[in-house]
Amino acid sequence: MNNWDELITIEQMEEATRTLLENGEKVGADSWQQRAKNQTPHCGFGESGTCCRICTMGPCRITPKAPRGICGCDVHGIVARNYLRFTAGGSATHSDHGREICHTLHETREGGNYQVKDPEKLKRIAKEWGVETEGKDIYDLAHEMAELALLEYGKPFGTQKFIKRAPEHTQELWAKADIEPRAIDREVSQSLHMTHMGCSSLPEALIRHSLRSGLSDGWGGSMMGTEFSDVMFGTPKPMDTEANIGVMDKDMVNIIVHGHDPSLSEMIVFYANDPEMIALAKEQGAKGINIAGVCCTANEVTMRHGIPMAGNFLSQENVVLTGACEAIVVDVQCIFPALGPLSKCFHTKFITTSPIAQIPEAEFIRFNAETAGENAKAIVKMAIMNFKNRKPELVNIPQLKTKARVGYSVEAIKKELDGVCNSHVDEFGSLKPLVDVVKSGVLRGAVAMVGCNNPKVRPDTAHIELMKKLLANDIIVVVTGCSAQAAAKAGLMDPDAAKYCGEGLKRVCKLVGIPPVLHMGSCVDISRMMILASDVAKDWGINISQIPLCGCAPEWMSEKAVSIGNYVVATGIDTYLGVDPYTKGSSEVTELLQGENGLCQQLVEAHFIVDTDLESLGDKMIAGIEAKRAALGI
Ligand code: MSK
Repeated sequence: MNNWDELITIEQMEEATRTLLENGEKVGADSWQQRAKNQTPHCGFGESGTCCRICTMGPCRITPKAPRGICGCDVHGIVARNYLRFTAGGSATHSDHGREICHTLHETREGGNYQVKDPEKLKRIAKEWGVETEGKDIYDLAHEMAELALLEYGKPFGTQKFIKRAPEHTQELWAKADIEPRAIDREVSQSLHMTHMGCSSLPEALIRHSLRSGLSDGWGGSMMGTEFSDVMFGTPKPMDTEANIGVMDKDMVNIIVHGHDPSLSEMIVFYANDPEMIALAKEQGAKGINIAGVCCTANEVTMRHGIPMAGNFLSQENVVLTGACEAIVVDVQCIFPALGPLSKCFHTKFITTSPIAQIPEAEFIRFNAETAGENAKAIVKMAIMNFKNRKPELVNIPQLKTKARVGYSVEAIKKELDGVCNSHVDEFGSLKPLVDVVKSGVLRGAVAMVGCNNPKVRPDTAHIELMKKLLANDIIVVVTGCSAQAAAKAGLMDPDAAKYCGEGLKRVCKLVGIPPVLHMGSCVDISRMMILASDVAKDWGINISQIPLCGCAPEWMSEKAVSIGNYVVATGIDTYLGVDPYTKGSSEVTELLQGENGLCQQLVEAHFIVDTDLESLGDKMIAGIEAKRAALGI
């Protein structure tokens, strides 16, 4: 039996949260725990997807007595329309993040706020897109590529450029199913058009477009977000950091960065290291400046700078409840409006920076690429000057902290493997050693674990318990988003955690010098996982759907996660969900998405599996991986 006891347990984390909530009670703070109770039980129509409020004849709610809406739409059409709208919300959000990154790339200048840190990667993508690089100034090339990238959002003809990265078989499936993603904005707009009153109510058509809209995110907007972030901020490489709430430091000015877009956090990190700012912090009585992250902004800065991760989605209030947070600086997505009133209970400055995420009771400092340096400096200064306003009697930083090794971009994974096996396929190495250990059975397969926390699931339990189960069964886990932080908080990203794994995985980790859970980045970086799966399929000579691999989002909550689910399934990877996507009200839609011979399976050779029972979800994933192995005869 593996002894996981040396890891930080859920109970320890819950005890830390309990003491933080006590801190909050002293100052009359609200909490998500209380609000979740207030909101329970949830509306059954909403949960099953059977409420339609697309026009004002309703809202129409489907019951046995009222089986159709006023327009005559049946429950299957209503559930499928809601599902497509859910997907479109996620696709738009991820892709708009990608668009902001493309605009930032357009602002890069020699010696400017934003620069090209990985020119080789830029040139590689340029070649892939058929752009001449020879003799071109790197910034001219960056601007040309930024313009081309921005056209991917609205070009009138053609499909997303990056889909050519997928194996030929996958591209053929997409073409045959007529789901090749065209311009990103077109797929999102068409989703809204199809679901408008009086348009599509045929579930098959709506689910098919969900796959297409998801693909425009995963192989379009998100992939551009990841790739051009790497170009500007550097392609991640393995580095050591720390995680959990104990990364906050009572003697330092603590600045928490939260959200998704690295354009802001990169600048905050830069100015927090400015000697002038550090001197100012010391003048104010602090020992220095400590930056820590929450949610995907944390993932972005930890992957490139080793900035510690204070927590994930449902820990965002905890950082303020420590009473030691001088500023929580946010950009876009996954930010609780609760941070406004909560920060007022303490001395914390809650600073919003994007016109896209404007929140009551925050201080708004509009951040943009041209003034990024001044904006970031002003924010860091504001946090420093707030240090003296701390109330020492309210400072409570639970001493929970783990070691974590992060920074596993696809390039880094190939290099690490190459360091042991020296089997070059491209300039970084190859995935062949990985394929070989899976073929031989030393590793049984891999799971891409992603997604959020959700109060419907005991926070982090599903992520951590499922990971432990998979690791014990010699299944390697790659992670992004809040799943990554759950793993890091528990200690599963410490290379020493290999000792808890099954014998095969333990050997691989020791040999390659990696932790058993590999941090691949933020939510948009699930695109890295798509590239990894594609490259494994190519190096192995099989289809993606044949690889002993699956996706899993056990605690997901956001529209973005639905979009992700659609593109992961559409890429040929079975995806296991621990929270129902509001589709259980329609047997037809459930079959289209989840059927072993349903629409998704027929079109893209993969489907969803939804199970809210943790044990059974884990068992099904392992059985799924073993079934893929058996089908390959390995
Ligand atoms: S931050 S989308 S709570 S993973 Fe990307 Fe976490 Fe989910 Fe937001």
